[in-house]
Formats: sequence, structure tokens, C-alpha cells
Amino acid sequence: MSKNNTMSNSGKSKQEKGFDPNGDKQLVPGGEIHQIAGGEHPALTTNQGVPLSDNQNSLRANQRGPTLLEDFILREKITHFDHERIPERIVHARGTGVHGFFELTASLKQYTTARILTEVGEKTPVFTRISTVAGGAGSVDTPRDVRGFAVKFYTKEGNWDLVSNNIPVFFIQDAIKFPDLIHAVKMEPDRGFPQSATAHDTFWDYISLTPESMHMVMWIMSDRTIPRSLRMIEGFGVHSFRLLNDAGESTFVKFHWRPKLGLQSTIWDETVKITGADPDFHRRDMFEAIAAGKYPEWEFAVQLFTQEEADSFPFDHLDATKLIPEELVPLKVIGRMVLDRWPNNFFAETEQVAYCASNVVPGIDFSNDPLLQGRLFSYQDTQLSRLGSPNFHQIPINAPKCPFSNQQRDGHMQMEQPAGRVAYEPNSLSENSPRETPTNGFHSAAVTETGEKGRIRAESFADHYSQARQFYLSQTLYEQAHIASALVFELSKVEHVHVREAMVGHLRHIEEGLAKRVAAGLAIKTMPAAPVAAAPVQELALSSALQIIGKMKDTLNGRAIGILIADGSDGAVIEKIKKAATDAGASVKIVAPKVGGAKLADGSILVAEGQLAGTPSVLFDAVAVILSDEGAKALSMEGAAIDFVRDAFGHLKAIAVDKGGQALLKIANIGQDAGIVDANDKEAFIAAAKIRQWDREKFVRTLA
Ligand code: HDE
Repeated sequence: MSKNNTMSNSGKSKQEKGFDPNGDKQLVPGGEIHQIAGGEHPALTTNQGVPLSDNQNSLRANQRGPTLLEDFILREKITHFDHERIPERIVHARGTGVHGFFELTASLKQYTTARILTEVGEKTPVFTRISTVAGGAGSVDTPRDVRGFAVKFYTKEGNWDLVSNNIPVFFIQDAIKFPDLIHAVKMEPDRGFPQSATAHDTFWDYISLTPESMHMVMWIMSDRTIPRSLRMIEGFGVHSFRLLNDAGESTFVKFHWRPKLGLQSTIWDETVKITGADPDFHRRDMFEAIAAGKYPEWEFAVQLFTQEEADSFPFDHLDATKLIPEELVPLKVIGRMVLDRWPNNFFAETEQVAYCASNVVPGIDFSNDPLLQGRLFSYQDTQLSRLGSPNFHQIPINAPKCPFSNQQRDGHMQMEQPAGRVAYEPNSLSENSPRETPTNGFHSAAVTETGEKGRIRAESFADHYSQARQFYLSQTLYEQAHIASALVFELSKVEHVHVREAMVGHLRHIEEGLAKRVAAGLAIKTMPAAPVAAAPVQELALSSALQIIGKMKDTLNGRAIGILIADGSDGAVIEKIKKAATDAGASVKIVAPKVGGAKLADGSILVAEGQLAGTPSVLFDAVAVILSDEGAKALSMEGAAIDFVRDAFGHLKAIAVDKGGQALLKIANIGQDAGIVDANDKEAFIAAAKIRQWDREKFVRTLA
């Protein structure tokens, strides 16, 4: 905006006739109030730079007459508005993006020429978008769903997009199946529901006919798909990639992200209630963490292995339904990612960012995984339809931060103005046009390919159940119960009995006990026959790295504590709990019947951050209830207060109580256990708040 276009609002000329719409701080006929904040404001203009005298009234033939076609200001504004949306992503439409940096801590020089993986201490800017898969852009943050974990590294050698998920395997082995899988999971085409949910007939029908998806089914039915926070999920590149060193030798690699805050998930009933209380739960959590300077961080790790090692694995690493257990190939931590800057504009950055699985840099290459091979085509193609132009790489969020140039020209929305008469390569007419760089340029691994062409699935892809069994048996008993219960819940929503039975048949290959639990939960009397397995089920070594509970960290960092108070509460106890929780790294919110606050015992007013009816305990990791006898009595008539403590108890959270708090628990019919602690014993509360009271679960819920 040029200085000439700047003028103060109060300097505007008054309209000659009719009501003055721009008068200072006055009510205009439409009812809106014009607030004139202090300072110099740039002039409001059209897209052509023409200053507007009135942005509240369209041009009319007379005061109560029709609007005139001549009103180019109205037409421009409305036309732009009509075109504000672009097609949402066909999958992963709902997402949260944050800027940050990647820092390499250990060099992979022996394996790769990629500078981002060899220059220790270098900080590379990144833009990371974490998403759900099935729902539309406006859907909630908390369905049971896989989370996408896409990172764009703006490296010195071009953009590298690592487009990952929070689960290390996938549903299918071949990209040609992807449209069917997604059609099955998305809302059913005749009725237009359910939005972002796997619990419906078409999804389970497809899955029951797709044995290769069984390993992924175990993961999605685990609590991995109902994370507590986007800051508490892992990320996996899923496929094997290759690293290429300067001798041209290649090594296979799998990429992993591990959250510094550890893994944490919610409980299904809790998630259902969070969805109602705050549909933006994860986005808000990330926003608030960044605003508070509590920047989420992940370790970046690799699993490196040779072709010979791969040949010895009891599965094929090119099959995306298989993972490589950490016990077989240990993770080597080589860097960290910190997310520290919220985007300026959601649409410009988070919506327009265009990740492409094919965006790699010299020194990184692809494997033959048939799922990855299909993705190499799909992402570029989908961005063309979403962003509408082959120049989408010029949008600032997508543009490399290193120099880039070639002879590609023109197209919709070309932002560059390449000079000169040469637009081809090779040429002898230009002294400074871009040329190939045979040494540093991108090279593919020199791999020999032999064999017959055809639409063939490798025999080494035939084992569909062994790793599913390994996953299930590696879980704690609590997590196994959650998997069984999730299956019962999902299949209960399936109307077709033969689909339910087919799923139980598959489960029999995974673990007979699991199959029986699910059959009992569905009241299936006769166990359905298991389908013929394409390969025998192997007994694989168990891996505790597959658990969530085992990967929870003993910390309150990143966690939230809610303190329920009312008129008459003891300020000293509240303060003590608040300080202990804050010192331990948690964020604390005071919840009261009125957001303006409560009058404490000493007569002072304590302002609340949350009003009781809109701030249920599902939004916290642990709660304290500090009430006077009178306060407890008043809240005993309040359903939201009863739910507050009942849900905290039912979701296995620590509850700190004083005498009044204890009275509310009694009214809510809540018993005592190790997770109910005296509000004056802050050490006991902090220790209990760091964990879920798993032993309580059998008393509050019937799990499958
Ligand atoms: Fe994607 N996927 N995908 N996917 N995917 C897309 O690209 C696709 C797969 C993943 O935050 C689309 O920009 C095919 C695996 C993430 O913008 C599309 C196949 C993994 C994101 C597409 C897969 C992913 C996407 C839709 C099977 C984990 C969101 C919109 C061959 C390793 C990125 C878009 C963001 C997005 C295709 C399977 C991760 C249509 C064909 C496996 C995180 O191109």
C-alpha cells in the first residue's frame, strides 16, 4: 500500500445527502456501530487501489430504490467473496498447520548426500500440517481417525515433503485400491453421512473384504486414533525410502517422529464428549501452546537397513501394511523439529500448502513400494485440481526458499516475469539461463529391475495377520480391552450382520480371545468361520514400542488442570494447587458457575477462565474441586457440576478435593481410590495427575 493511499478515517468527506454512514461512533440505520480506533489507518480500497468512501451501503437509485448494476464496488466485493473457497482436500481436509524448524543433530553423511541430513546444527525452516483423514474441512478435530503428519522442509537443495501419518502402516498394499478405500470410509453417497467416522456399513464392508487391512485395523481401533493432543502423537513416513551417498550406494530408510511430550490418548467416552464441548479441541490446543511459548517438539529418527538385511526380515518391507519393529532395526535419532510460529493466515498457508510425496531432494530416493509409487503421481495431480494452476509452487507457502529456475512458462496465475527471448534448454543464445548440474543434481538409485511385467501381487505380500497379532499381543491389558471395545462399538453401528460376522472371522486369525470378546459384545452366538488365510500366521516377537501407555511420559508438561470453584471457596488452597500444577508444567484454568468469577471465602473475587456449563472436565487431564460447604450444596443442584466430577472419575483422572469437594463427590456417588487425593497434599495430586488411574476402569465401564 503506497503512502499516498493512506488517510485517516476522520479525514473523509461527508456525504451530501441522507444519513452520514461514516460519522464517528454513531449508530447507522443498519445498526452497526462505527468505531474509530486511534492512529492512522490505510484507506480501504478496491482491488484496483481505488479508495472507498462507503463500505456499508451499495449504490441505490434513491434512498429506498433498487441497487444499480453500475456499482462496481459491490460487484467486485461480492464476486471475490463468491470465489473464496477452493476445493477441499479429498482426504485430510481438516488440518492444523504451524511453522517451525528442523535441526540436524547427527550426520548421515555415510549414507546420503542430502545436505539436510548431513549438515549438523543447520536449522531448516519447516511447515507442518497435522490432519484427520475422513472428515471435511469443517469437521471436528476428534473423530476416531488416523492423523496425517505432513512436513515440508524448505532445504537449501529444494523442498522435501515428508507426508506421513501417526500410524506406521496403511490399509492397502497397492495404490490402485485407494479410491475404493476412501469411498468406503467417507460419508455414504446416498445419505450423506456419517461425517468423519469409520463406524458405518460401507467402511467395514470394504475392510471385511480386504484382509491386507487387518494390521491397520488393529492400529485404528487402538487409542492411537483418539489422541489427547496433536503435540502427543508420533509420525511415520510409512514406506521405505532410499538414501544415496556420493558413491552412488543406496541404503533403505524409514522415517519416524517422536513427540517430546510423550504419547497420550483420550478414552473413547471422553473423546465423544470433547467433540461436543470443543469441536476445535486439537487446533485450539496447538494454538494456545504456541501462543504460550510452549513449542511442541519432536525427535526425528531413522531406521537404516540394507537390501541383505531386508531379505532376512520375516515380511516384505515394500509392503506398506508392515512395519519394521524397533527391536529388529533400532531407531537412530538424528534431529529435532520445533514448531514455534502460528501462520498469519489460515487460508494462505494451511489451506494452500501443497505437499507432494514426490518432493524429495538429491540424496533421497524412493523404494518400489507400490503404494508409494502411486502416491508419487497423486499429490501433484490433486494440487492441480485444488489450487487450479501448474504455478501452485509459486504461492509463498509452497515456494522453495532456495533459488529455483527452469524453462517452464506461463499458465494460470503466473506470478513471475521471466526476462529474455530464451525459454528452452539447451540453448546457445543466453549467457545466464539455467543449466543441468550433472554432479549435484538429482539422481535416482541405479537399481536393476528384472522379471515379468503384469498386474501381480508379490507372494511376499501374502501374510496379512501376523503383524496384526503381534500388535494386539504387544499391548497392555487395558489397551487390549480398548481395542476389543472399539471393535464392538464400530461393528454395532454396522447394520449388515454378515459384515459383522466376516470381521469376527478375520479376528480369529489375529487372536482367538479377541474374536471371542468381540463376538460376545455383538451377541454373536456361533463363532463365524475364519476366512482362508493367504499365508500362515507367524508368531512374531512382541514389541512394547507399539504401546501407548508404555510411551506416556512422567510429566505434566503440555497437560491441563481444571479447578472447579464456587462462591465461598478457599483462595489459599486454590492458589496452592494452581502453583503446584503450574510449577509442574501444566496450564491451569479456573472453572466457576459464572465466568466473571466467584466470591472467595475472604471476600475477594477470583475471575474464572471457564464457565462451568461450557468447560466440562473432559477438557482437562486432572481436576481439583475446591468448595465451601455452601458451594457444594449449591453445586449439588447443578447437573454440569455433577457431570464434571463423574466424568473426571469415569475418565480415570486424578481429582484433588477439600472438604466441600469431597461433599460434591459424595453427592455424585463417587467412591474413593488412589486417584482421589487431598487438595492440601500437592505432591500426591501432581503424582496422580501425571497418569490415568487405569485400575479404576473396571469399576466404571464394562469393556469388551
Ligand atoms: Fe495421502 N493423499 N494418499 N497418504 N496424504 C493426500 O493430497 C494418496 C497415504 C497423507 O496436510 C492427497 O493434498 C494416495 C499414505 C497426508 O495437505 C492425495 C494414497 C500416507 C495428507 C493423497 C495415499 C498419506 C495426504 C489429498 C495411496 C502416509 C495430507 C489432498 C496410494 C504415509 C497432506 C492432498 C496435507 C493427502 C493421495 C496414502 C499421508 C489425494 C493415492 C500411505 C498426511 O493426493
